[in-house]
Amino acid sequence: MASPDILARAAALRQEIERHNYAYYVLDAPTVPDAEYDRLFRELQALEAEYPELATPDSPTCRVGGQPLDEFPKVRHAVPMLSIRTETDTTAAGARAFDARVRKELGLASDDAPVEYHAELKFDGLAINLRYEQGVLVAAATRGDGETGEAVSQNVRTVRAIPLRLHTDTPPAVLEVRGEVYMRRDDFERYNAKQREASKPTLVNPRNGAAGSIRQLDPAIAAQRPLSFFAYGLGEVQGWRDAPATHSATLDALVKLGVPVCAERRVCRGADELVAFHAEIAARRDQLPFDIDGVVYKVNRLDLQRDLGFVTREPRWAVAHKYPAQEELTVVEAIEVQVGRTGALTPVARLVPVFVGGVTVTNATLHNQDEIDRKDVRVGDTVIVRRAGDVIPEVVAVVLDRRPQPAPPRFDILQSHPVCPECGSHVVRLEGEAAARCTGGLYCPAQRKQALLHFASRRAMDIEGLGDKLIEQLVDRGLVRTPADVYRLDAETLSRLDRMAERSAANLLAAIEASKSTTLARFIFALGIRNVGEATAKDLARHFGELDRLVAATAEDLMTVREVGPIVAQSIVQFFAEPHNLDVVGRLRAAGVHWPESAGVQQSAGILAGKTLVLTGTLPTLTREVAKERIEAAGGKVAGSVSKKTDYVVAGEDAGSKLAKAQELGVTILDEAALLALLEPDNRTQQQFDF
Ligand code: D41
Repeated sequence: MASPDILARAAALRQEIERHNYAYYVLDAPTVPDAEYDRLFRELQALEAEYPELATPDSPTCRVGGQPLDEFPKVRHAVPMLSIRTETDTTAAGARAFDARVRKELGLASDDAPVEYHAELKFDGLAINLRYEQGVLVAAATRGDGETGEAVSQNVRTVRAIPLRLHTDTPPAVLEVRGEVYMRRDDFERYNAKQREASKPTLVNPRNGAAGSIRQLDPAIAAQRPLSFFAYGLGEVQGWRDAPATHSATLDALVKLGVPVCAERRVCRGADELVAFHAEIAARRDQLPFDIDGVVYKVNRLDLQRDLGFVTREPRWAVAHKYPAQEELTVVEAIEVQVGRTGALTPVARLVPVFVGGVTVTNATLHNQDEIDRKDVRVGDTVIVRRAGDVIPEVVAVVLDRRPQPAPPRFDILQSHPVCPECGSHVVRLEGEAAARCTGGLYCPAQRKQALLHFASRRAMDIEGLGDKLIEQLVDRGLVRTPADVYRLDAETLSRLDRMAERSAANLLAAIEASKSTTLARFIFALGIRNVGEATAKDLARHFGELDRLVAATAEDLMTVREVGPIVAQSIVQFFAEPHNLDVVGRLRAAGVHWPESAGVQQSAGILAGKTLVLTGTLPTLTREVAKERIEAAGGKVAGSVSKKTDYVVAGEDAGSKLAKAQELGVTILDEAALLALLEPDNRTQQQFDF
């Protein structure tokens, strides 16, 4: 049996977790880091597992989903869920026509006061009824045909924005909250990106994301979908003391009960203010974090709503005023390819122009080959194009019924674009990568600015003063096309650039000159080979010693280098297989870029091969990292603690317990000088080792 202490702890955990849910999902203001939230959640789960009698229907652990269903039970709504009349006239006249009808029905004369309305957003999701009894969420149902819906309680519980218990000590006996389950655009994009990465199916759009998730028979799947909720009205209500008298006050009351209500809403007097709301929201539609397909106007006073009543399931007191659709049908005229700054080839559908989401769209991204395969988009296809928010228009699906016959061939990016449309270098698709890429990193105009910026960066060639603004100018004026051109710049050319004083031109030329004397590791890193970061560049430099040996290396050779796997090896081989890149490398060397070359590991390694060293204390000149790199370059291993297997302990100032341990075990102890003597038996200069 759970003791009173345990009961109290479980209750406290539930309250705290729900408070964090509310802060995160409703207020959009997280109160604790995810890790802390997870800890609380797991503690509660553990308690409930140990004491099953603790489990309650309003426990946040119930949100994660139960058993899959065969089908959803049907439920009859206590109060029918009406539908909403749509004003098809999307101009201001739509709002005026609604106001005129309401005034007429209410028998108002033209000199009577304006009617008070509530203007709100029309969320594009799935309408849901939430039933709270004594303040606890007991059931949730879809709208269905308005009379009968589907019981989707398990799935709705997974929506963290929906309170499992109302925030009040005096709840109404029954309170049905109606609203829309929806998916935020950022959540939708993030979810799809994750799915794409894992080669799993993506959601077509946020609305289908929301509706499809709630209709999932397996609540575990619904639990993984990032859903949200906004309330817009009520169903059955029993025993609500001080029930509000207007729609706006009802929504305010729901906010106080912990139910999410969208803040983009306003009480309007008369048609003009409705028109203003419609226009204002239209202008900000793209910036909203979720899709809307219009705005909704409602007569604010509930008594007037009752007077107005409804016709054929549509209240006379409400209307939806639509915006242009965010999805339309059009035809793919061609599939072309754009080369991005990193060399990724993005397929783009050229479309028969179509008006979507308020603009005319002529192109839509197809992301990559996997996406084309998944959606099976072909030239000539009729497709659904979506443009929502500020994101680039996208082809969301093909209307297969309308595919021309005989069917056009599948689109294959490598087949249609064996070479880069920008520079003619080879196009490859690396294992495990979604994108096909141009291999002409140093040469390709699309990648020029990015390549130059990387080339000049501090950890690469370290050309101070050669930043993005300057590169922008140099490339745009055709003065620099590849990194090799940087070494041909002169004071005269630089002086013609914007904001280039004589002094800064001289400084830049000095920096360019100084960069010629570099290290092999920096040079390799500067080339911007895909998947070759600074650490890998150092490993490669150390291993091969000379650039020509690296250029000549096969994938097998490369994979003998520490930390170099098949993907990195493949990137390197492909980079040097591209003649354009070799040409630039040759021109860089011809321009005077040089570095000390060594024989590489074949001859210089092995001094410490198979030896394990431990570093302790502060060495007089070497940092810990450099000492480690040097030891590793000589084939040794650096371990964290001293044991019988330790060959040497390198001790510096303030060496502590490791030194004592070494003495105890009789391990050979070296100081820095002794280590260096080991590493440099023939007194090679430090420079040669300074990778
Ligand atoms: O945001 C919405 N999708 C929304 C839907 C809204 N803001 N208000 C709505 N109001 C109603 C009435 C007037 C019938 C209470 C609605 C809907 N109905 C509705 N949604 C789906 C069917 C009906």
